[in-house]
Amino acid sequence: MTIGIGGAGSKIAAKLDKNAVLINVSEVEMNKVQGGGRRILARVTSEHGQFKGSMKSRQIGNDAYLAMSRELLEMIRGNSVFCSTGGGTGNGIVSGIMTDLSKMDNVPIAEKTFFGIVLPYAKLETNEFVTNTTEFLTGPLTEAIDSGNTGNIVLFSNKRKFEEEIGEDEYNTMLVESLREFLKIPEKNEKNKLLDGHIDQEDFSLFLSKSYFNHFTFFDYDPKEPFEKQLEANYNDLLLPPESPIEAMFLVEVPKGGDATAFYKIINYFDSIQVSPVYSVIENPELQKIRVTVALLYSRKPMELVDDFNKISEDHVHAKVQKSVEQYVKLNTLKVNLEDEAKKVARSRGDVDEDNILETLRRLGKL
Ligand SMILES: Nc1nc2c(ncn2[C@@H]2O[C@H](COP(=O)(O)OP(=O)(O)OP(=O)(O)O)[C@@H](O)[C@H]2O)c(=O)[nH]1
Ligand SMILES: [Mg+2]
Repeated sequence: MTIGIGGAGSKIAAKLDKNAVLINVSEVEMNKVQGGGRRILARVTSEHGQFKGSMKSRQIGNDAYLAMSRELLEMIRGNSVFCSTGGGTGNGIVSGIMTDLSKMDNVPIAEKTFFGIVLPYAKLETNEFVTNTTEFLTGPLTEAIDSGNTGNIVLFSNKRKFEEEIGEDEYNTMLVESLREFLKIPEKNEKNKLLDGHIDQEDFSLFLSKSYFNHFTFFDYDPKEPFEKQLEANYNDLLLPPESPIEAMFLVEVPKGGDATAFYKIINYFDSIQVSPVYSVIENPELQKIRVTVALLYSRKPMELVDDFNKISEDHVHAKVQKSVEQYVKLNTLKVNLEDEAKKVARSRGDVDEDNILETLRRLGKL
């Protein structure tokens, strides 16, 4: 099941799945969404919420969540949730979900939730959208990932929408088509002639159930050129750029009579970065060139996430994001035992005289 929360989340979920459940605090906004299935109007105590949405207030979104948390936590089990981080409804409700997920004991693989999250384009969108996003990324999202209780999280970006001036509906179609391409991997394995490896529905579900960011992309692959270069040149520009992967999956589609061993080069690339990917190679008679679909699972610390979100050099954007970080984010102080750390450093440098180093640090007032 697909669940869309708030304006962006509902529109995208309805495009992906005609039976999607759509949730909003604003009846007016909800009625504007085409397609989708069941609609749930979330209750808010403030009067104008029903007409105007949460008006970018995460608090109102969060209040709406509290009134329906039990039903929602049940509904999202083993399903997909879509929202944006800019407004108040999607952000507030999904913040509530993630905070509750973080507190749970281990969520079983089959019950993990996949999250598709749309980030604003900081350069051209309003301050509230940026602030809401920073709070979401550094707070509930980070906690939920740390708990290991979410499935994959895909971070969609509105950067291209604004830079290329693409209409909202068209852009949503692009996001959904791109995601569909990745989600088709198990079905393609089932329907086409298998040449090597194998990815069945269970392998795919297991991959989706891991608590990491997922960056997926696809491109025509030339086995004569280094894979790494081609991968980097073809990162999915509808998503936030990925970091070095911890796990990976790839599907190679080979034209009829094409070189089915080309995938070894891809395996070797992943081996060189200590990743053992899940993979499969199939024959696709409709293709002229070898095509690769790759998904990279990676992890980010809160501040790095904000930094990814802010990968635009303009000073005023930087100032905007920095300001919202300073205002709203309380960074935990690192609880490091300096004495233990000093000993570790001494040992790693091969300094036999640990005590001497500790003595010096004590004298300098560092311990
Ligand atoms: N790609 C895309 N982005 C959207 C769409 N609608 C809104 N956004 C973006 O999402 C953010 C605003 O969030 P919404 O989803 O409209 O807000 P909401 O969750 O309904 O919350 P409130 O309206 O504040 O109650 C901004 O960054 C918008 O650019 C959409 O249909 N597609
Ligand atoms: Mg809204």
